[in-house]
Amino acid sequence: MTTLRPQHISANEADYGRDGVIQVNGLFTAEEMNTVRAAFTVLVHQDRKTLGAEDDIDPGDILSRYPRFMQPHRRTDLEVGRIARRLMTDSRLLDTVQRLIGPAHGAQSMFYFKPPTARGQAMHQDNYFLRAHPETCLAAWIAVDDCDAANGALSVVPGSHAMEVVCPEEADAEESFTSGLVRPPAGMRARQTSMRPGDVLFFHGSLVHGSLPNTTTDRFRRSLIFHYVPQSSLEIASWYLPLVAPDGSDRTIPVASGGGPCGDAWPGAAH
Ligand SMILES: O=C(O)CCC(=O)C(=O)O
Repeated sequence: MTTLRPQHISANEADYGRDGVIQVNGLFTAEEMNTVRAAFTVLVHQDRKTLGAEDDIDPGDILSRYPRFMQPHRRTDLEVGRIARRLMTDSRLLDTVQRLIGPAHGAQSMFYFKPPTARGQAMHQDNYFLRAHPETCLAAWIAVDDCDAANGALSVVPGSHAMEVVCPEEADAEESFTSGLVRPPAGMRARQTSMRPGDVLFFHGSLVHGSLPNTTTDRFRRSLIFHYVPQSSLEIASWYLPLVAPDGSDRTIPVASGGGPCGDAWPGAAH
């Protein structure tokens, strides 16, 4: 397993076109992230099925106890759902999103617990799953815990967003809980991020990115992730409908063929 040293990711929105990724530190406060962390952690300890994906993971795998939560913003009957929906449409996020891709709708929320020893997610491109068209999606990846190489923070390949979205090859099941792998384009290298609670990484739907396992014994790497698409999008995979408008109301657009939840889990319980 290769471990990368943390490297600078530009915070300058003007660099988004060149790099396809920017890191905005302190967009949310540490107190806000304490609230997010507590609500999701209480729920996963009480009930990991309602929102949890990957329900066929081997019971010996730590991720079976801490599956990622998908689309919590649709469950406003739950505290985590209200939090996710409120933050998805928070003006601090939407202002940056709008400056990067224009007026946008929310398409997805996810919460990763990534407990100690959990596998990461092999390098991939998000729009392979979202199928937003004619433009791509934008991710806002919010650090809920301190994260770095040791607990499996995200790695990104600046500039890789200029390549086409490609079909994944098979990932390494020892390192990745998802099955697809997209290698960085020739000559481009992954950069290791390092983030504090409340920092946000914004990245393009074609950007190659992923994460390695959490190698610590005691540090969760929780993150709250949103995906946005331009309001002018003509279609998107059905998993992402309805979209969420900035005022919190639902919106529907035509369904694209293919796609699905971000990152295919390995088929069956074997992995
Ligand atoms: O947080 C991770 O480890 C991977 C998340 C990711 O790749 C994504 O949000 O698309």
